[in-house]
Amino acid sequence: MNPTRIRSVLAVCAALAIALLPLGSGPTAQGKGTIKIATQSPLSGGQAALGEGIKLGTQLAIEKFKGNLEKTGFKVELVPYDDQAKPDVGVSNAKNIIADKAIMVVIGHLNSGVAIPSSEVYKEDSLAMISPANTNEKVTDRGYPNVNRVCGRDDVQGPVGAEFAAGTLKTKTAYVLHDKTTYGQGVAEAFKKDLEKKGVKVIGFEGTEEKSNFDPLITPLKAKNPDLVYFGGIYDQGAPFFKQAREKGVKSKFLGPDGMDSSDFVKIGGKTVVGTYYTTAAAPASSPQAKQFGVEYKKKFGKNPEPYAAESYVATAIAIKALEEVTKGGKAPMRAAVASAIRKVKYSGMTGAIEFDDKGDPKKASYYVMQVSTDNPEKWSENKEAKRLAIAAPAMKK
Ligand code: ABU
Repeated sequence: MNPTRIRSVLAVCAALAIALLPLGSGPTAQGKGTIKIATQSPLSGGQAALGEGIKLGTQLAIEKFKGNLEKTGFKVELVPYDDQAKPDVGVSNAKNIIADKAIMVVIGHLNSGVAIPSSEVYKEDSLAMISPANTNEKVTDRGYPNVNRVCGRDDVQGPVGAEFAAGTLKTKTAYVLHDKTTYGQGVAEAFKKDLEKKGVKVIGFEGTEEKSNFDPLITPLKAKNPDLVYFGGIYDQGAPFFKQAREKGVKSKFLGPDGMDSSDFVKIGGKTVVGTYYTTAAAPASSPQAKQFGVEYKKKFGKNPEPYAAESYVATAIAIKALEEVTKGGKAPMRAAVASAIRKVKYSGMTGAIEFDDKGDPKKASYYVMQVSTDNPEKWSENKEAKRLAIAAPAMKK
């Protein structure tokens, strides 16, 4: 080959090599660079207690498990985003997240109504999301290869609550409220449907976006004197509702889903909400590993982990295992490869064994029925466990 021909072949090869490099400032094989792990959760507003736990649980796991990636030459960095529990903010953050080519996985969200539209954006570039806390079934029922969760689902959580209400509490009449969100309304409907199947009379079913004055809801509810009141939503709305209901003389038992599972529930509701039952898909801090996590978390951040902080730690550990797999030999990670490796991880740790099914649900998830035992927020992890169940994820809906 003559020198001119050799030079043009080399020029074509160089152009091809540049074209095949990942875009932007993402990790590269030569420079290794930085692998970023993003969180999306509410870091401001009324649900920030749970949202901050997602960020801090992720931070702790990155610090604990980044060693092997760093030995390979990559830096690992946390980039927290505040979705404010608002779908439009989550989507706008998601657009910035996919534009940052160094971000290889998102740990989040707290709110299913934010996770669902945000993950439509992640999907555009095969960016993996592992949710520690989203329980609405649509999160995984879309069958996206990049979307996973490490917790249970509301089409199981609702019936777990219904079984407890009908079987253990011997409820004959129930009044069901919800916050009109994808999550709150979804779990309330799943609860109501199963409750009615069990022969319990649902004498009220209503949605509300009210956050402070619940008088107009409480007056008709009190007149009906139900055995049980259920609130499908999050603690920042559920706790003031239950508090006002008790103060106005409602005698019914109170039950809610995992949105009530936060120490802020008693910070807001005080003594009036002691005795409230709630179902949750967040592992209570009773196992030795969870207790150890609590000790490490408190040492680092000066506070107890909120529910779903442990699940965020587990989700991050799974992400890092997948990142180790795809960067073997110092290879630069690509988003689609990371997403596919995450789906194959078999994890065993603090919240039990996790293996994803074909739609990104854990093949088996744990559900708990808890009862608030004290008005001391510091002692939220000491709430009484009334029931624990391990239940297989429902199959993909056709
Ligand atoms: N599962 C608790 C957080 C609420 C949600 O999934 O939207």
